[in-house]
Amino acid sequence: MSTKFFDDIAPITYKGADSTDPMAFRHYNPDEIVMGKRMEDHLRFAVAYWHSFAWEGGDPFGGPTFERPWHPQDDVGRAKTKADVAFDMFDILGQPYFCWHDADIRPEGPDFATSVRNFEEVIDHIGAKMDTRKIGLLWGTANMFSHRRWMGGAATNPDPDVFAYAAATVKTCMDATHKLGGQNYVLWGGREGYETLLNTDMGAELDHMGRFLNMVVDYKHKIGFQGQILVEPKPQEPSKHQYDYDAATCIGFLRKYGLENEVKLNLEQGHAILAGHSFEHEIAVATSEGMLGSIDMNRNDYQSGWDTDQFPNNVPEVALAYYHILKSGGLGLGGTNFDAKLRRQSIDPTDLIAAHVGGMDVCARGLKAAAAMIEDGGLETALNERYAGWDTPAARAMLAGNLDSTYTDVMSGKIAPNPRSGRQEILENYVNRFV
Ligand code: XLS
Ligand code: NI
Ligand code: NI
Repeated sequence: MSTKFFDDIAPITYKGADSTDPMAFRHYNPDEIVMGKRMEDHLRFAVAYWHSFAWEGGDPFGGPTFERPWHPQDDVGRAKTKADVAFDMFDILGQPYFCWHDADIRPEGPDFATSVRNFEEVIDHIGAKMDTRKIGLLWGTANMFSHRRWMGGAATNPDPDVFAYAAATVKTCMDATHKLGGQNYVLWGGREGYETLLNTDMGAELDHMGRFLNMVVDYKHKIGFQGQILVEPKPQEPSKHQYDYDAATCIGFLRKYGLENEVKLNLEQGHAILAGHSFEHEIAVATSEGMLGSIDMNRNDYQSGWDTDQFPNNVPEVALAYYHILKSGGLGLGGTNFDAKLRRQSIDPTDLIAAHVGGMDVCARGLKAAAAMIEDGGLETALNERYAGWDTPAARAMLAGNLDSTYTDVMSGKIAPNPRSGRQEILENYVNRFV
């Protein structure tokens, strides 16, 4: 039964690129086949419970702007109302997945045991709703950054009691993710980092974080969870320095602690920007190592310099991201999560639906453009031409050789570099034909 929160908004349908209906998909057509696969199965969209239903519209200068029937969020009954509204939105959007933190779906209790009881009660309520629909959990995660106990970190906290609390918290969140058939479990280390080295033993903190992640992996195998364990890189905010700075830093960390075959990455567009990278850079780093797990497709404002978590709205950027994803074989068990929130003036229920409709459409359009570029093959051909020199037996022998044998060939004049154009503008013009 519908909660009436979204009143008269009907399920969103695909009406084609010529449609002027703001509440219709113009590009997202779940059953359309793109490179031999349904669009829905490529994109695997997920709604983020936290931004859409738990965030109340506050900012550092002012309190909540949203007034929702499930506020204040300190009661299990209202948490169930929030879930009912969330599922109403899932029914309207028809996206295949959603994601949560424990703190989004249950009220915090006065002690750990009460919080867990609250959590389990709402998880069962959500599970019952999932049973009657075609919707899955893309990932679950623990919020170990909002409550004051986490202010000095979770697994990297100087206090072992906080490490213990974090371990117990993640256990409950992995259990719930497993129970709901989740496809992934994510760890984003919002406060796994530091404010000042004056009070921080970085080596010890990194060792604790490595040990913690090994415990997570052991527990995954113990309970038979078949999903992926993912870490989400972000360079800063809320910590001044975060240990999971970017994809390359995370991969180095995972190798150091023997986790490279067990843990992959959940990459977020906005975090790539904060780290001074493009999103496709982060994706290419991960796919070159076979470690792309999933994506959070929310952008930052390029002027403001913090994590503004806006819905995607830039087709050329999105297209290049999906280009690299498709080239590496797709998202697999991962998906496209909208870790995105409304602007705080967007207070109407319609805004929430429209934001997701627009985000899904931008991604669908980007996916189609990416697929068209792959099918046309122009970028691949140009890349192969650029690296063709490495196909020769002489070049392969050089890689297997050493400095002095190579020196001899260069000294004799047998090898002489002949600079060739990188053709960047030509390639950019090529991409513009598709986006
Ligand atoms: C915050 C992160 C967070 C994770 C989940 O910047 O993106 O939302 O995705 O904890
Ligand atoms: Ni983020
Ligand atoms: Ni995120």
